[in-house]
Amino acid sequence: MRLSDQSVSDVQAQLPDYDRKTVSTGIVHLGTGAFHRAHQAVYIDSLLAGDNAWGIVGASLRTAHTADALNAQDGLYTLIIKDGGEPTFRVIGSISHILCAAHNGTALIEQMAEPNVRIVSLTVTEKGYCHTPATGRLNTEHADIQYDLANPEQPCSAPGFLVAALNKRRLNGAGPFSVLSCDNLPHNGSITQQVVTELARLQDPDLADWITSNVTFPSTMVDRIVPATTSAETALVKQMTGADDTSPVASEGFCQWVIEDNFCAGRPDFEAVGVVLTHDVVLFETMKLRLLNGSHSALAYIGLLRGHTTVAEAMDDEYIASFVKSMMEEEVSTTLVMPKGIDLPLYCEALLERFRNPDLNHALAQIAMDGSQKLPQRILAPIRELLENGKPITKLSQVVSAWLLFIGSRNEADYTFALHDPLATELRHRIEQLEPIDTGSYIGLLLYRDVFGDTLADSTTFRDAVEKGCVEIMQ
Ligand code: CS2
Repeated sequence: MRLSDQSVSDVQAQLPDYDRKTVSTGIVHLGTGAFHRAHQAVYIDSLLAGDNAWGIVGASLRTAHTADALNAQDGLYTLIIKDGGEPTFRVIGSISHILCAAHNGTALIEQMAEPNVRIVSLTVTEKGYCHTPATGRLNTEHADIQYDLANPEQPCSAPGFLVAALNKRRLNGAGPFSVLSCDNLPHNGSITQQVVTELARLQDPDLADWITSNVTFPSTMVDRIVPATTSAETALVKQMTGADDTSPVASEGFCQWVIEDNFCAGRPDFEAVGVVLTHDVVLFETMKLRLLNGSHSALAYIGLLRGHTTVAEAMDDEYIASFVKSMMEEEVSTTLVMPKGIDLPLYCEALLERFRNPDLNHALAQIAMDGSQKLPQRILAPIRELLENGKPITKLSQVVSAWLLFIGSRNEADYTFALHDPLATELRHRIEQLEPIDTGSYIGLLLYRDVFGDTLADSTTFRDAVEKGCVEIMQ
């Protein structure tokens, strides 16, 4: 029995408690990967029982894989919650269908330009914004941006689709939509606004001015650990719910969403389903990016170098667990102003507990991807602040050491670890030009200013700390 509208009432799981046929589309979401489906789509699923105007049409920007799989199930899929005890199963119904932008970009732009669409949200990962990590500005040399400038009505990047759809709405008089970035970037709303208006300005200055005056880009903090789904989880769904679902998602129970209350075209009653609306979202973002995601990157690079595969396994390694704890307590914490109501030691303790979740199977290699796009906000920004204040940077710098060793380490035949990073070619090219230091790391990479920025590239204190970190890891 394949999961679908027709079969859903027979499925042994918590089911949508609203009539899907009455739901209209209020949101278009770019990037319907596992994270979106275990996070935002779940909040919206809870919300639809009270207000059916906020259904989601999803879009995959690159491949048709998710679109094909979910459309064959009328957009339905199962969420498995794994939190220590017996897993629970819930069918999520908030996504009506998924468009594949690579196959039919025009349909996506038309959908985004529908007047009833009031929010366009995004989870396209850090690299999807086509910005330069060290500056937050649009990378106009980026191949996708070059393509979009040559083909503004048939774009391929997320900023390109946003600009094309906003242009259509301006010309049709449909008014603006709010652009809601849900990726792990600091000031994610401002970065999105920056890349969208920069791209629009290169195409048509009047459009850029219209966007500036009409469109809002609320920043958000999103949090839920959602590893890639395994085949064992897909089999478990069939066994426990009775339905064949080719696209379930599995996550921890914890879920948090904090949004800056700045919507230009209305919004649902997010508070009713547990979302926090605030004007201080930056405090939440910084706290989460540096404590959770920064620790994740530490676990990933140090863990992989020490032969571990998953986050829980790395946390079982005494050296790593105590490293992460002291990195949080001694260095990261001193850079933070905590949001009201959140207790720093309790937050850190809860994070360590979440990392230890034995059921999650969170691959370190998944977190290790795209380091050049992740380290600037997770690790380099706090290092810069600590340096300015003359405070210790030992632990955070050691994460940079681990990253350098991760990307540069070779066995006889080839590099030890596969490198998935939009800057992989450039990183490896630079490595080929450099001599490794004694520990085998290519410390000269610290001069890569698009990643490290000028302050760190020019800091001998930072360089020394990274060198010492390499020695410490290689011991
Ligand atoms: C992780 C995040 O893959 C990664 O880089 O750090 O996906 C992390 O699991 C989420 O941000 C948790 O909210």
